[in-house]
Amino acid sequence: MTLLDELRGVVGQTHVLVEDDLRRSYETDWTGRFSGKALAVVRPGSTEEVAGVVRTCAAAGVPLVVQGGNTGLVGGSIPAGGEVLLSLTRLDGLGEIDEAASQVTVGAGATLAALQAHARGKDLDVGVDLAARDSATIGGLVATNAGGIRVLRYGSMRAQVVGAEAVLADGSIVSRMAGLAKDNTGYDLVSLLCGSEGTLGVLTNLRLRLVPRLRARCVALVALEDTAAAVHVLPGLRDRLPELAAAELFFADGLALVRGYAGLPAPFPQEYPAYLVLESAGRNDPTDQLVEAIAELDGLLDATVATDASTQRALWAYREQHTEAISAAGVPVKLDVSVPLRALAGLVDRLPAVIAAVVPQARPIVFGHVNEGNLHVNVLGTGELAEEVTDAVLRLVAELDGSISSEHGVGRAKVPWLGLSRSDAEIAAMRAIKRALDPQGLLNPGVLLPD
Ligand code: 2HG
Ligand code: ZN
Repeated sequence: MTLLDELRGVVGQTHVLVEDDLRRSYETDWTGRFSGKALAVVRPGSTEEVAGVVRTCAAAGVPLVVQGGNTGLVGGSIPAGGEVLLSLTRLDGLGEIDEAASQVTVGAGATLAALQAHARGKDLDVGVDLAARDSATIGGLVATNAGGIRVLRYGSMRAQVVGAEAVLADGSIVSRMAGLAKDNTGYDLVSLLCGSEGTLGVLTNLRLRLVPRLRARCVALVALEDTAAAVHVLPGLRDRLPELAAAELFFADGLALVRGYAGLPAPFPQEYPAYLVLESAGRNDPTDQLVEAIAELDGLLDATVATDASTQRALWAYREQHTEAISAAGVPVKLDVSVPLRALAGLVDRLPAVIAAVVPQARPIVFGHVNEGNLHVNVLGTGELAEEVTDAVLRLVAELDGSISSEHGVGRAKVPWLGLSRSDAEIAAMRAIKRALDPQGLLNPGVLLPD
């Protein structure tokens, strides 16, 4: 029996996709920058089927690439060539909400938007939110420890995870799904799997904490002089606004691109250099508090406040449409970095010259999650010099004590630069863990760790 026949025996004939046109949408990432051919796309419908697929591939010595909604931005779920691509989107079950614990069990392939709708039905919500919510899957968000726009309030994905079930490289299933608030029985395997980018196990089910649904919201768009001004106002905003849920930074060039792409009106009669989207959310209307806090901001150039849902969505669109607007303008080099807040303004100031020294006509568009010092450095027009631009930016970030990947992960895109953020001893420890759990190197080879 061939490997494909065996896989058909595990998941059923219709869930092994071998024809080019059926595989295609799985084989290229969202930005169009990464693509590779899979031996087949296999779509298991249960944890047992995932285990069967992993065992079958292990016996044949064929590696696997794990994929959720294919919204990743670092090529981590795209084959290098010849792997079996394990698509988890059929594992989309949404368990009953446990209201006593404010927790839910959810399949790895459920989308964030589906889980949000499910939780909101019980007046609860998911602590993580991001623009790719309609396609991004919970398994992918956990595997990459995704961040998003509410990290300021609720932390990244790891902070939402209270349990996980996963298939390891030998086909065994580990399951810690009780959602215990206290559990000190040794190594935290669940946390280890979180952010491991599919290299240590295949997440199949997750147990997540939920947060209260905060119906009363107020969104503001604030115009400022520059990044330094945005960083300067943060402590006051955090202090005055315990209900602050988001603080997102973008600049005049990004706003112009977004407006052109999405046909949006100007937010203010005149253009300003830098903008912050602020959101406060609570049980009671946070508008007065937010308006008062904004009125006292040092260096405030202009502000507009939205209290109804559609105007709030319109203000958020200026920020959330950045990714799509940039991709519509070309295939960008996407870098996702963080530096200590004290270094953020220096990074933003130095980026244009550092990039121009490599490609004078390149067009950087920068935006991000200011409270975490997390900047999305997107560079259009790098031509053949994508790697050189990446190298220059990531070296600058390392010089500023930053991280080369703040929330998107290392994937395939940043493997050569891992040593800028991790010491030799750390990389050796990570390799030892990888070898112990996946001695054949079957799971996501070429992702995260250098060969
Ligand atoms: C966001 O914050 C995402 O919107 C995507 O992390 C960032 O497109 C990007 O570079
Ligand atoms: Zn982001």
